[in-house]
Amino acid sequence: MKGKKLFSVKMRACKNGEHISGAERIAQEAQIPEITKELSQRALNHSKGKPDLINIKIELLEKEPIPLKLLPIYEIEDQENFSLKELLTKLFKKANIDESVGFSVYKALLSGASPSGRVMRGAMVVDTLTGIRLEPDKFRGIRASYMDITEEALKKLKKIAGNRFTPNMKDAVILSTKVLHHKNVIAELCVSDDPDYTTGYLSIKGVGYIRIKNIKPYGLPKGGRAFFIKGTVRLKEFIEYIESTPVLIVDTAEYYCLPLSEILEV
Ligand code: PML
Repeated sequence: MKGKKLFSVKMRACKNGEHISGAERIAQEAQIPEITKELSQRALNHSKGKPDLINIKIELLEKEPIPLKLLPIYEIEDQENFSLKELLTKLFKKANIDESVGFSVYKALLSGASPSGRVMRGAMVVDTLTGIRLEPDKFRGIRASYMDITEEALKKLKKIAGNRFTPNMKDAVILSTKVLHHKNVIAELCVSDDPDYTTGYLSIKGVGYIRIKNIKPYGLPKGGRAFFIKGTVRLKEFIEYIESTPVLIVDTAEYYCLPLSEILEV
């Protein structure tokens, strides 16, 4: 897509003022009609219900997207041998996140991380050493945006993931690749807020995107994301990168299905 004019196409669907779903793409002009159709169908067929407002925004990108390779994806082959607590304890340790910080973030995501107890539209930003939240607006959080994957890379991702591929996973691994590319982000924890989507993940810098099955009880309409930060972060620059800098995934890595012990050795 280099050299061609690119557009961001974003969809956001709400009901009674509550966020139901959102998705976005980076596209050439000729692809816009097809993409708006696809995104509106997605908005109308969401497990969280029928929206009363669908907002589709199309804008010309001012900057060329940063080309990135997708994070390697890991599935824990022997997850049934561990309780969720054991699993998260081991994974937080691997990520150099103190257990007490990791679990308090996990609990906040499960109960609605906004001070109102609602699901946040954006992510929590957590100082990994202190556990202090850094996002200026604790109700909204920081919302990762302006990212997509090329058709060739998506084809490759579908091939390596096989029947484990889901559209939620695709969007999530793209987002996580963008977020972990920032020098101050060491990890990202995600629990879907879709009531019927119980697979979440912890992405760890230098390892990859680790899928975690049954990270929440089925039917729970809560969840969200947390970005774990190390070092002195310039918040303005960080927010500008996460919310406004376009990123395009141009290649994928591998999809590994391994025992936990092997993932922890990566
Ligand atoms: C979401 O639905 O917003 C998050 C999706 C997480 C995907 C986890 C996976 O299947 O790998």
